[in-house]
Amino acid sequence: MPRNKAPRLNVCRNLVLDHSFEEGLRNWGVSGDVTYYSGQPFTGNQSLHMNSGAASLFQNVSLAGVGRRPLFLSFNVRGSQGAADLIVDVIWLDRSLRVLGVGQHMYIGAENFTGELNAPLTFFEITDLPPTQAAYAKLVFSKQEGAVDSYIDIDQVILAPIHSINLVQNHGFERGLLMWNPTNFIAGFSFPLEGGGFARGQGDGLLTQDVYIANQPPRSSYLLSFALSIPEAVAVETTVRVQWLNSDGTVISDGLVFFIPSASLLNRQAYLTYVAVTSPAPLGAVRARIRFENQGAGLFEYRIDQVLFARISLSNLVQNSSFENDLTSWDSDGVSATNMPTAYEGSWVASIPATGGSLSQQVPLLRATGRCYLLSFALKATSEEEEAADAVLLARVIWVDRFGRELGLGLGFVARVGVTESEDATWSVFAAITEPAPPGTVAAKLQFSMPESSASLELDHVVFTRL
Ligand SMILES: [Ca+2]
Ligand SMILES: [Ca+2]
Repeated sequence: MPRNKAPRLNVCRNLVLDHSFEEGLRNWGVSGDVTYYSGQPFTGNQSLHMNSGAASLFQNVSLAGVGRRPLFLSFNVRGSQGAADLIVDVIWLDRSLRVLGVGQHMYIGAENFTGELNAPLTFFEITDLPPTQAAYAKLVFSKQEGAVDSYIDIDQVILAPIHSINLVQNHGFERGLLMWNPTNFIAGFSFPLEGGGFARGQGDGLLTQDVYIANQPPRSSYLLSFALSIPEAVAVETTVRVQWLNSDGTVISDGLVFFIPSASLLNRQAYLTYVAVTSPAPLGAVRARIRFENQGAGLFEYRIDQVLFARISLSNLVQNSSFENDLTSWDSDGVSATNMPTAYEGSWVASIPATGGSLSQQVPLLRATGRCYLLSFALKATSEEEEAADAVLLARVIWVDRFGRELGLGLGFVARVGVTESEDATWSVFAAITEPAPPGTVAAKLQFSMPESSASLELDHVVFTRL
């Protein structure tokens, strides 16, 4: 007689082994000019360091328990000037490691590596659906030979199941502006984040696409990601909006309003990436309109690339996630909310002074057992001291039971940010996936702490959701 079993949940964790290169490459295949150690890790104490010669790095990631779900892909890249092109592939393999097909193919041109030491790039992408017989996803990073002494560092690699493929059409502008509705935007090919094309704005502009969602379960939430760059020293305000449309094409309501203030992207050559989450779509929503509105003084160049919109399980669970309402909903020690035109999102950030401090929020979770969560946030470090050491933020997710007792650690990592003088400082974007929550979990405590250092830290836009 078969016994009644609890329903088996699909695997949800980060499928990449040693995703932060702390274990000495035991789980990675490498060839060419690779050093395992790096002096400037993004998370933890190590990153993978590709020297100037050609090199590749790969891992066959097991898809056991994943089923036919696409994968959310993220990684961080820090390249020196003169570093070479990077190609990132996800290849589906069967049980005998035979190639079944291509799940994702990213070309990251060398011009993205602007040499700004404080501007590491965090990439986000989504694969297609794995074929039925897929047993492994082969993740490959391959680098061409670069200039003498150039390098590319890779760290914090994520491959984790997500509910849908990317629903945006022509999401990387590889077919110019086809499928998009541009006002003052043209197709650009001179400095894309990924691939060969991007959307190039010339002064104040508007770029929209209506994404079909009527075939998705009603009341779903969606993850929105995009990359922006303003290569000139011009203050430009951006509002990114997701609007829900009914079958007549009438706007029902806003699902997301993401405001990037005027000086946020100033003094940064490289693209900056964003991850945000909509509220649940209202009943009757047939399409989601993604809208990029930008506004500045005079004529300026403006770049958009790599737009993702995919269904996920929940909206953002963090209250006052962008510190626009002071430190409401947060427990803090030594931390203050600061108004600044260089915020990552909105007008306010949480500031941790060089003397250190802590910030935490307990987030209630429903039916959490066996589920994994995505944590992401943006950090910036500034110091008036010359040659200040990296600033360090300890990020933790702790599971909590119904008595308010801590059950254990769901996620813990060290986020490192390069320190520069305040006018050169820019944002770094961190993302990580928790372990599955243990039985009895009713809440997660998000906890950030910074030990005393020579730099102060700014934290903004904390996302905690389920992919
Ligand atoms: Ca592109
Ligand atoms: Ca904010």
